[in-house]
Amino acid sequence: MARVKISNPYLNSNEVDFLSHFSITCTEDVRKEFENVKFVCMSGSSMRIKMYAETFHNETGVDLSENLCKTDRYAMYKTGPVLWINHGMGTPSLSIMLNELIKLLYYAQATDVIFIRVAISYGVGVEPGTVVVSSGTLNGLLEPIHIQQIMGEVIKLDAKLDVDLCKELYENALNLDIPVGKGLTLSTDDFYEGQARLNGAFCHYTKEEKNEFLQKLHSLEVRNMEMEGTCLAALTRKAGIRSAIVSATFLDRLNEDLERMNLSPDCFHDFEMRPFKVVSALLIKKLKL
Ligand code: R2B
Repeated sequence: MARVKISNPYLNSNEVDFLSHFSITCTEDVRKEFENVKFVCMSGSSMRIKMYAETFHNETGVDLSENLCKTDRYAMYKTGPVLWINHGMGTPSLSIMLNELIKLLYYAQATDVIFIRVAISYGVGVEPGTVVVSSGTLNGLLEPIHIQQIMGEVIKLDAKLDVDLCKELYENALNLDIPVGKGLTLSTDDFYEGQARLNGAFCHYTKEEKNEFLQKLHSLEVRNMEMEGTCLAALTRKAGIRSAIVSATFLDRLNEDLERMNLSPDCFHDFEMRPFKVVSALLIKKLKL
């Protein structure tokens, strides 16, 4: 059985740790509450993660907790061995959430935990609505690396996802009535220029350069882009946690001149439920629900 790993000698001297962005004090009760966690499903938005947790509860009959985060930074729900938590947009927000969640699961002595980002993203050469199971992640420099800036230095961490988990998610998804693809996920620190959009407040390149860049991404086997993948992959690897990313793609950046989404609310909802369906099918199978 694999325990969640942390690597910080200074934590040992803390009597009782306090997870300030969750407002959770890590007393013995934390073990009772979180020791059985086997899956953590995460998404950017607090509304979406609540909807996923409620849908899982309605479909499986497993009890749904109240919101376990006592601050307005994040929202966290529990359905038996599955935690549902949002992480906000981008690496800084995700990284704060992951640091506290990894400590929480470490104190709880949870074992064999799997983290899955149930995500929204933008496609590269896939039909809008396709669910992309990430085979790996690239940062904005097109390297499979998560970059941290620590005390004036650049620290590079391997940002590989769990290959077997990705394969299992992809093969399971093929049995569902949902368009599915796999490929690399570009993870940027900026939504507009970072993802070569033409509709930000600033634009450092021409439309032709944007098109060339998107074609380059496609030839590198990038199939979608978002803003959290490398950080998730790198920090979970450090903690000995297997992780994967399953994303809805809202438009195909190769085919759209418009950089903004133009989906009806029903279509948006259908698309954002698709990665949830892929992930919940795997959870139901693995947990024998
Ligand atoms: C996808 O959507 C958000 C930006 O709109 C960001 O969190 C991401 O990765």
